[in-house]
Amino acid sequence: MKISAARVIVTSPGRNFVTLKLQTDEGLYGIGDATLNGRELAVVAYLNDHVLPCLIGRDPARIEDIWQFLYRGAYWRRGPVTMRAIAAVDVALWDIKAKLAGMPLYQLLGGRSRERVLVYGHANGEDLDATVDAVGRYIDMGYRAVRAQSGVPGVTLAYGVGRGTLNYEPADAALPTETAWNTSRYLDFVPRLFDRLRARFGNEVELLHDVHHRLTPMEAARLGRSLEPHRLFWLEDATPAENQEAFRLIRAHTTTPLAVGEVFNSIWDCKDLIQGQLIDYIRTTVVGAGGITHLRRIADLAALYQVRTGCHGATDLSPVTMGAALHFDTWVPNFGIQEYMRHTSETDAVFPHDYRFERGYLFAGDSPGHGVDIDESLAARFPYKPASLPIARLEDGTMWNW
Ligand code: GCO
Ligand code: MG
Repeated sequence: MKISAARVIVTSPGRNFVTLKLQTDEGLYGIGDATLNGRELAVVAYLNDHVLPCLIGRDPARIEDIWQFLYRGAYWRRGPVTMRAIAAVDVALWDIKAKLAGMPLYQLLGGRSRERVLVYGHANGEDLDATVDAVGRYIDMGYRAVRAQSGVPGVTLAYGVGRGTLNYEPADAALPTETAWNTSRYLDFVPRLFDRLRARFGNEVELLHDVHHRLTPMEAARLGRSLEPHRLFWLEDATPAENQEAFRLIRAHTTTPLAVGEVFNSIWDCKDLIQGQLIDYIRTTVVGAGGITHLRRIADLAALYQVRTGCHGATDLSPVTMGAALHFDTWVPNFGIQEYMRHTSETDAVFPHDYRFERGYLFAGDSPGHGVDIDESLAARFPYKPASLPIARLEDGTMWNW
């Protein structure tokens, strides 16, 4: 069997997605996601100009060799653009292999380690009351784990709030929207939010929170400590992780579990945090870190240190990534939780899939492959729209982390 054609499909059913379709000379095809939020066309060019011409004529069964070819062969290693392009190829090849075997992808990975995949939803509101109500709505929908993000008095458009409820979508304009950030107000507010949530919903529901890289290490330590009574499932991206030593400081001050890694793109970004036992959950997902082939290496390294997985699953990760991640989650022994931000109905229609949500869990489907397809004629009805992620500034105008 040979790869006979490769095509990148860009579509915007509510938001932009970049999808790779690899075709074989025997009629089978595989689908991979290459979406990089706010930088989509860079990956399209990388695939079209540099990757796809090298794939034609290759044996699609040689997933590992093609991965190594694209990683080592570029000479310029890692980075979000390269690794997303590699992920798209890798996932499309696993899709082909599993279709050929007539098996759902999780079977090829080693089979089922669990019956269902625990997910968390993203509840948000413009203020404390609205956020408490939003968490209640998720619990009513059956969620057992909910991440709470709230507008803070004087900070209304920060990460996680003010851009829709079920389908939270931050990339809102062609050029970046400017938002304002205030750390003191935030640090005063968050413990009050979780006081209210535990008082209202008790301890049964798992609660999570995403700091979205906005604190310094010592501020993050203080927040983690102040949230200990509220028994969070995790505190996410408490400080930017370029300087991984920072997590040693946070760790020394708090037992609140820490999750990091949605912006990581290789095992090298995760290695020190995992080996130093500085985090509890690793957030890298299929599209972010070179596909199933590489994510599985990260998970195996993490398992040695009792670090569990918590794959990123925001709306900018297409249903193709969600499908592939669910097969990975169904297999991976050290699974923790899966993020599940729902896609719009337009997105779901463009990407027919066989995974389903039931009572707080997602279930990978049993059709051969990863179970997600693309309806190309429908996709063509939603042309690409430039959309950027917002930026944040402190009140004096200083650029901050959004
Ligand atoms: C999350 C994330 C996202 C990112 C988004 C950027 O935990 O879900 O932080 O919402 O902001 O994926 O494109
Ligand atoms: Mg996050």
